[in-house]
Amino acid sequence: MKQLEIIKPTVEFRLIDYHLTGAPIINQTRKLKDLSKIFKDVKAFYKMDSETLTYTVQAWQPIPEGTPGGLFFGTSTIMPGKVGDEYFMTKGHFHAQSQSAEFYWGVRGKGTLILMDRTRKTWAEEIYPVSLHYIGAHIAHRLANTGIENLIVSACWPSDAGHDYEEIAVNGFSARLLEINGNAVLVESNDHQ
Ligand code: M6P
Ligand code: ZN
Repeated sequence: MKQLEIIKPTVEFRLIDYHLTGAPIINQTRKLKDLSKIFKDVKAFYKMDSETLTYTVQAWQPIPEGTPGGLFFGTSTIMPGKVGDEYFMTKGHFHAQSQSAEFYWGVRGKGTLILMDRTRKTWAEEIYPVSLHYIGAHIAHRLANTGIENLIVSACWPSDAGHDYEEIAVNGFSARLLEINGNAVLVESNDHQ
């Protein structure tokens, strides 16, 4: 019987600290200074240290970005915190190839996935360890940490999906996630327009 090789994978998702290890991994950091204009309370924003780390992203892109048919894997870690009464959150994006879907799943911590369609209807899903989220075609997505520890969320998306940040940078989402009387509340808001 001819024995064939069983090789070790080149990348691991370490279950002790939820870090991707191996090569090649892309590491991004987003500080408050990279997130100007996304929070409602501009006064509170400018009172805070602009070097405050807000979230990090690790991504494994085994093939070049834009390749049709492939998949990317990533993990976002959003720190606990607020700007005024609005929770720390990711920039959020539509996909450049807008029909591309994506999976998110909760790994650690507590948060909210904020979703908005092209008619600007916004809704949200609770995120917690083991929660699974299908983000369908033409849906913008943003993560907010509503807890007191890091929120860690993994993701899998098509290698040709791309990111369209422009629409959100200009018009925002039509709702904001605010802490009201100690609870996370999704509040309608079109203050970008
Ligand atoms: C997930 C994926 C990535 C995305 C990251 C951060 O890991 O959706 O594609 O880049 O979250 O979100 P954003 O790009 O909106 O800052
Ligand atoms: Zn995406």
